[in-house]
Amino acid sequence: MLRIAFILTVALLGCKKEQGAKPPPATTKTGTVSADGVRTIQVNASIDGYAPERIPGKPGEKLILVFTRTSDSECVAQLKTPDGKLVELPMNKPVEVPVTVPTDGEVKFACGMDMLSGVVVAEKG
Ligand SMILES: [Cu+2]
Repeated sequence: MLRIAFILTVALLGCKKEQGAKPPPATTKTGTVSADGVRTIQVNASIDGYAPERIPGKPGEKLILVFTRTSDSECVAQLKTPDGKLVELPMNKPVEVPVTVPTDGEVKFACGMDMLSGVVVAEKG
């Protein structure tokens, strides 16, 4: 019984969160940079899409995108990475996806069905 109450509470909080204000757009400074220069960025995957959905980086920069699925939805249960791999995103379990920022333009990531998507964009200067 307690367990059910807990799940309901989490579900309600999840709803509230989704209705909240959108976070500010990501920049080339978003996330944390480790000693080896790899930048780690948290990405929330929900039925509302990916947040942030546009991730700027320096050309050739190495990133680790940490996807966490927060919607109990088939839609975002799989992630298509920029190199075309299909990755399972278990509910509320962070999954690391290494991505190199392209030298020019952008690379795309998407849900398994290609309905929701986001981009990693090369930004010079
Ligand atoms: Cu989908």
